[in-house]
Amino acid sequence: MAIKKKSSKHSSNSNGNRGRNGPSRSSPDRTDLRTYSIPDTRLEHPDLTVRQVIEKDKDGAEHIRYEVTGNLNAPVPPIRDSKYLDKKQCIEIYRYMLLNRKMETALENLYKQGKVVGGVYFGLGQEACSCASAYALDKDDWFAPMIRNQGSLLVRGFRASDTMMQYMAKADSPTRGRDGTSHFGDIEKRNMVSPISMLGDLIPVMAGVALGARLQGRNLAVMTYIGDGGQSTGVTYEGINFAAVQNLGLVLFVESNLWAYSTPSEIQYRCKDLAERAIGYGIPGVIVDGTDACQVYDAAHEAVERAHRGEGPTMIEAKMMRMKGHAIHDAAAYVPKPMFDFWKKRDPIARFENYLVKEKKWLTAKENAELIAEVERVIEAEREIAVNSPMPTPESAEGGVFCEDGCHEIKPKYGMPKVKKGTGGFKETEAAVHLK
Ligand SMILES: Cc1ncc(C[n+]2csc(CCOP(=O)(O)OP(=O)(O)O)c2C)c(N)n1
Ligand SMILES: [Mg+2]
Repeated sequence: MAIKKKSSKHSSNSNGNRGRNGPSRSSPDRTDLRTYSIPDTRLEHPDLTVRQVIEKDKDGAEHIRYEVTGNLNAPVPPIRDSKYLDKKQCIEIYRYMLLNRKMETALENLYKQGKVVGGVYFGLGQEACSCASAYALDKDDWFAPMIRNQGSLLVRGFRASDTMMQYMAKADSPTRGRDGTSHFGDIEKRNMVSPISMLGDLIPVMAGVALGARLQGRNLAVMTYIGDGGQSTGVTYEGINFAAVQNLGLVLFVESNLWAYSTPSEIQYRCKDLAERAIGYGIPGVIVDGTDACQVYDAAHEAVERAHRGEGPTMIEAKMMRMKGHAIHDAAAYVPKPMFDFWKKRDPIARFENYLVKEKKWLTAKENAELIAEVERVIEAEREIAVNSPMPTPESAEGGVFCEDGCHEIKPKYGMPKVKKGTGGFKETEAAVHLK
C-alpha cells in the first residue's frame, strides 16, 4: 500500500525519524520528474460527474440543481476476495453490517414515533466501511467513530440499545441522558474516544492517543474517520502531518461518500482522489471500494499492522455514497435520483450477501434467512430495553456527562512513560522549560 518507491528498511522507526516515501525517477534519463502511485484495489472506477445547472422558473427566478452524467448503467463489480479473512470472519462482519442497518431502521422508526430527542444520523450504504474497518483493530487499539460509524460501535462491543438510548436521552444511556446522538466514549474498557463535532479535530486527538501509548512503550493503532467535506479543514492537515512526522499509528479512513451535506465532492476538492493527499503528507495512501467489506478490511488490516510495527500513519480513501440525507431532517432532494439508483445497485449488504450465499456458498439460503431473523430478534430486544429505560430524573441533570467525581483514576494505561534519563548532555533551554 506504499507510495511507489518503497522506503528503505531503516527509513522509518518509532522514535520519530521519518522515512520519506520519496519519488521514483520516471525514466533513467529524466531527473526532473517524480512519479508517485496510489494503490487502488477497486474492481470498478465509477465515472460519474455531478455539475450544477441553473434553471429559471416561470417567474424568471433562478434555481440551482445538480445533474449527474456518466455511465449510470455500468455493471456491478464483484466482491474482491480478501487476502486475510476466512469464512467465519466474513460471516461475522456480514452479521455486524446487518445489525448496523437494522439498528438504524429501528432508530428511524423511533424517531417517527416521537421518541428521539433531537436528530438521527445514518450510515446507510456505508456499513461495510464502518464494520470491516473496526473489525481490523486489536482489542488494545483505539478508535474514534464519527456520526456515520454506528456500526463500528457494534463491532467494538457496544450494544444497539446504547446508541438507541443515547438518541432517546434515556437514564441508562452511556451519557445518562445528558448528551445526545453518538457523543459518548469509553476510555476505560473499549478504548473509544468520543466523536468530536468540529470536523477534523479527532485526528490530532487520536494522534495524541498514539503518542501517549508510545511514551508508555506501546505502538498502538488509532483509527478514526473523516468525510470528504471534513477533510478540507485545517486541523485535518495539522493532525495528519503531526502523525506523519512522529510515525504515529493513525489509521485514517477518508469516507469519500460524494456529498458533504449538500455540497458534491466536485466542488469540495480539486484533486482526482483524496488518497492523493497522502503523497503530500509523505505517508501511504490507498483507495478501496467502501461498499466492499473485504477491500475495506484488507486495507485496514495492513494499516493496523503498520501501526503496530511503529511505521506510522496510513490514509485509506473509501469510495462509496451517502445513501440518505445528512441527517433525518434532510431529504437529500438535491441529490440527482439516478445517482441514488446507481449506488443502490452497489448496496454493501446485498453484495456481500450475494458473495457469501451465491458465489462462495459459505451460507445456504436457509442459514442466511436464520441469520437475518436472529439479527432482527436481537434488534427488537435491544429496542425494548431502550424504550423501557426511564428518562433521567431532573435532579440528575447536573451530573457529569462522561464521568463523575472519583469514577475512575486518570493514570497511564500501559505503564509509566518511558523517558530516557541521564543520557547526559541535555541542556534545558528556555523553550523546553516553557513546554513543562
Ligand atoms: C469544522 C466544521 N465545519 C462545519 C461543520 C458543520 N458540518 C457538520 S457535518 C458537515 C458535512 C460533513 O460532510 P462530510 O465530511 O463529507 O461527511 P458526511 O456527512 O458526508 O459523512 C458539516 C459542514 C462542522 N461540524 N465542523
Ligand atoms: Mg461526505
